[in-house]
Amino acid sequence: MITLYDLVFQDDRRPSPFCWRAKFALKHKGLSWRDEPVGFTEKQKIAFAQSQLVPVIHDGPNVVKDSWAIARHLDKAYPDKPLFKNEMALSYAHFFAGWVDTAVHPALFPNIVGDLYDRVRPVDQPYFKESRGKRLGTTDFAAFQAKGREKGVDAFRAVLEPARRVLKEQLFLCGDQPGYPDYALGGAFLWARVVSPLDLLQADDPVHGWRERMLDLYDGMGRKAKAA
Ligand SMILES: N[C@@H](CCC(=O)N[C@@H](CS)C(=O)NCC(=O)O)C(=O)O
Repeated sequence: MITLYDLVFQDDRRPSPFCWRAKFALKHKGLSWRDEPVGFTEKQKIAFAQSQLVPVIHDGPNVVKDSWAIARHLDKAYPDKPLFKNEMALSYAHFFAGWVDTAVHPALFPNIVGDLYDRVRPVDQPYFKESRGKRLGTTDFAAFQAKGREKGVDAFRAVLEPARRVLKEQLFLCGDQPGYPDYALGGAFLWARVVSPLDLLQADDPVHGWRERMLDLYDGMGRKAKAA
């Protein structure tokens, strides 16, 4: 049985966008797993993987850290229902995941950082305050978020334009069926949904309809997750 180490917030919330990628990848392949929650200050649980970050999976003799490495591992270990059917699919997914990491997440973060902080487990809040405070240059996350939202929601929507153009024409970023690029962007939206009530998308945005489809996937895995 695969064990997935997944970041946990208050009330068993699971916000990590990278862990969501791993969960979607496991579902895509029809694999089941055992879930092990890890708080920010429980890194000893993943020390065996020499990692400070989740997701990590333990799969028989294999220990794999990093969401992209996990996706590659799953395709090698379980060739059925491939995540990457050929080199071109692999390259599109790799590029797409990198775009989400470097453009979508940074555009989203200032809009939700206050809500994130409010939902971190109290025991982990000092760690979050210190680590994210250093990154942002302030520990007043509520004020940073309020300022961020002045232009942040429009900026976030603008960043989504390449995905929007694709989703105007097809159901998923990968065509009629979802694939890894859908999971990468879907993870970003779940990150936001689990911690923040902020309305990120307009109802007539093609990305909005796609997000609804993503929430319904795999027996409503995303929709059923505890949201803000
Ligand atoms: N490149 C890594 C990034 C993983 C990552 O940043 N995980 C975050 C949660 S979303 C984490 O574990 N943070 C722990 C911390 O900041 O201490 C991946 O794709 O898995």
